Amino acid sequence: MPCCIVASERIRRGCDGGGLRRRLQRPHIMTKLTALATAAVLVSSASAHTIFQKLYVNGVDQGELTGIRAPDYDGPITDVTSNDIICNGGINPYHTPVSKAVIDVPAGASVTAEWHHTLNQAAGDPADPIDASHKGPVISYLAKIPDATQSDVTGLQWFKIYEDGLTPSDQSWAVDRLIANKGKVSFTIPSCIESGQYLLRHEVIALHAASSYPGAQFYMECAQINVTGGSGSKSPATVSFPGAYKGTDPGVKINIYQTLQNYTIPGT
Ligand SMILES: [Cu+2]
Repeated sequence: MPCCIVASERIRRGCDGGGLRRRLQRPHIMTKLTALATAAVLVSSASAHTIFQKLYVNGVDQGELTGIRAPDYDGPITDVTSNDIICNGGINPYHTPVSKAVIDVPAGASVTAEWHHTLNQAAGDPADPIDASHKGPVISYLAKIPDATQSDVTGLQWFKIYEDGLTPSDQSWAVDRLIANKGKVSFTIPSCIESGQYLLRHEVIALHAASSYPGAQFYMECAQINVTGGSGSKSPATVSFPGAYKGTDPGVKINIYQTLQNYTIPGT
């Protein structure tokens, strides 16, 4: 199994679907509509967004918002050229104070990211951890950084360590699996990278409105981690944010309301 996985390509932003959304406030209304109208209607779920807000290291809960830069508002980024696509926090200002914690993570450890619809998640929310309409991939990247708590996140070089997209055989998406796991996504921090401070950029891309660009919705938060015991034997190929995704990428501009033979996850 590869030490540092590499994968595919692209993206985009928001949940607001305009007039249709305003007319069709609830996803269940969709069941009454024709297949033809379904794609447009799924633009509804206007406020059913999500936030990555907790990290576990080898199963140990690091605490709510500990070491994670998370906004108060759960809305998406839709402009792949914006610096907001790096670690959020621009049009969706961070919850303050931003955590100064840096989470120690042994190289090779299993980490689990936990998503919820909102901060201070209320029980019984049918859109928690994310509305089921928000189908799409889940992706994780790392970038080496001098100080994981520094505010400047521009110019970093990111490499992909995890991705889950579409399972063609049953047309299930990473987001379906995230929901089944109550918002939790587990993946491995590679053993081959060098030790030191990193940002972990963990992302959901919701494709329910992605037939045109902008349309895909990018949800991401960055966790501040300190990798220990890394072998440093590999220097993975990297991408930049913004830059890694384009509005024309096949995984960003896509009509998911059809049987898909495959799906190209953005961000090679
Ligand atoms: Cu949403």
